[in-house]
Amino acid sequence: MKNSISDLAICGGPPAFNETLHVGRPNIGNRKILTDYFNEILDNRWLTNNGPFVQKFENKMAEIIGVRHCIAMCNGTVALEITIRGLGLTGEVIVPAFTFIATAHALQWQEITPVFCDIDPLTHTIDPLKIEPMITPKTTGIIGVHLWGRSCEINELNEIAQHHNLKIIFDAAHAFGCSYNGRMIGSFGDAEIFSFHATKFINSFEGGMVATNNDELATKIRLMKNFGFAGYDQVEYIGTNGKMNEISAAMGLTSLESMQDFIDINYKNYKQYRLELGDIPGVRLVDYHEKEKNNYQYIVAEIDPNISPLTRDHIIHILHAENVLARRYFYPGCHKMEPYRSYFPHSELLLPETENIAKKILILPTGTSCRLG
Ligand code: T4K
Repeated sequence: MKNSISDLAICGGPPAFNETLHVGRPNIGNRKILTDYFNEILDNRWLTNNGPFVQKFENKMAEIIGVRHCIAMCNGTVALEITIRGLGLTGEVIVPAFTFIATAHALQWQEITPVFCDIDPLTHTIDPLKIEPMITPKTTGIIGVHLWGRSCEINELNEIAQHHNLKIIFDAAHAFGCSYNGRMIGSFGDAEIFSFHATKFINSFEGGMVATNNDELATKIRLMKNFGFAGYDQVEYIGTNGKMNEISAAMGLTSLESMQDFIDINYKNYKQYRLELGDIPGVRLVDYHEKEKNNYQYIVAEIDPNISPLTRDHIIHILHAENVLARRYFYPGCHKMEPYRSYFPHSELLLPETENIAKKILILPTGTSCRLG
């Protein structure tokens, strides 16, 4: 039985790691393949604007997910913004307060109000039971976030959306390679968005993607991410520059080729963390659902202040001193960050679980640069 927090710091053995361990260290696939791809891109002299690597990346993604359309973008935030605009959302959209700030900003950036909803304390995803009281005549949509790669209660959310005639988007930034009831994340709701930022399970340096089975929406989003151009000299919509470049697509493809290796390493790390941390009083490691496909990219621990002799923040301090750069994602919650803190100064009254969880969460390093056990 482990009973001291230093056990946390030396998980996997005493500093067998001479180097700093970071949360978010990128997974990097086969360098030879990657540099061959880079040379091919240079030889092609086709660097961006729907080049062959982007097309290949999109096709491969659509095949893995089992969805009709995958549209690659320069990052996940722009993918969210364009999807929100493409679906015509306005007024108010219900989102969890416990997420990366980009989920809320993608709405507010286009003057749509994010209405912060509380989360389920076990799954950390939006609580379907709390949504209906937040719906007003101005509500046009719901954004669920598959936080840490664990899916939202998709069926319940779809039912609410249908019942109230709302659009539904899933922010799947953490959830590439994961499933819900055996079906791959990426084909649910009106659309789902992924991030391929460096810190994500599959990365393209920077990158994002919209996945959807809606043909009309896909066409619109494709135009919108290219300034609205439908052909030379012909603009159909207001658009922006959301395109992915060829180098990013090559990195994305290389990452995909090593995807199973990444999962295997992450899974091994997750098992080791469970073994090492399982008995420490006041520490709960958030489980992955073993019946689903998971990417195991986030090792999420909850530190219970009523049991643990040290607070979450003390533990972070100790881990940092041991060169383990744990993070307290997504503290203190979107509602406590600007501009939302000023817009809704009392929102915490409606968000007790978010408040509670945001104070407890500790994210530990994993990935291919952190091999435990
Ligand atoms: N929705 C959700 C739920 C998201 O989590 C995100 C992004 C988005 C939407 C938006 O997707 P993108 O537009 O980003 O594609 C990082 C990432 O920048 C962000 O992509 C990610 N979520 C978020 C959870 O994490 P920070 O502010 O934590 O980044 P930073 O610079 O502190 O780096 C995080 C850790 O990764 C550090 O320990 C250092 C390490 N790192 C980072 C980079 C970039 C490396 O070791 N190497 C690297 O190259 O936001």
